[in-house]
Amino acid sequence: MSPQLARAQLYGILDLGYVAPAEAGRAAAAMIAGGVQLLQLRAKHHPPDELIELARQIHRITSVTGVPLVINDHPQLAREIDAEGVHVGQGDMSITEARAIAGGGCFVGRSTHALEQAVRAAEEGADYIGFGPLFATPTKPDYAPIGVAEIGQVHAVVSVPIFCIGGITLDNLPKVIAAGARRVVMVSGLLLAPDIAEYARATRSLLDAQS
Ligand code: TZP
Ligand code: MG
Repeated sequence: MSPQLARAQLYGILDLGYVAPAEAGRAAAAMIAGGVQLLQLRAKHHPPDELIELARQIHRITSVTGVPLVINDHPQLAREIDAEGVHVGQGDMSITEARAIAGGGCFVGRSTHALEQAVRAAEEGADYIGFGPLFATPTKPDYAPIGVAEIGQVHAVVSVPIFCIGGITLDNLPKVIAAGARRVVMVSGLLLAPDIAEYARATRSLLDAQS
């Protein structure tokens, strides 16, 4: 497993629903400065051919600090820019197919929204999973929140890295950690913070304190 993935506790998503492309480089740099250890580029409303230049720009920023860049939804784009990872959801292609398109060196993450999906994703070869949404979130408004009750169980049965996700903020992070989470993804919590780097730093110190 990629050592950066193995030790990552804070996964930040650069979601173009929150950040304009012209601001994305600055936001990525701030996330990394604050301690984000994996960065995903997520752009639900841009076709991949419109993303290539931005993805290259973000990859130059992440590469300098050794933070893996994960491309959401588009394994071909991940291959073209030589990204370290690709992320696919339940409704997307199989993990095997994503890996074949992205190239062997790319790790593959899968979104999961229930315990059974988490187990299946690990069996299917996912290198990590997202597990959530824990709480209601405007970033993924059509998904019912699953709460924190299954966090302990998923950690008991899945051995690939598990990133809890969905509505996580500094306010509810202690509850998420207390339920057994060791790694989290943050999107709006970070991107809407008045100081992204400071918010990431505070998040990391809560995560680091329990590791
Ligand atoms: N998958 C499950 S919840 C979610 C995704 C992409 C959105 C997380 O965003 P936020 O803003 O941290 O709730
Ligand atoms: Mg997807």
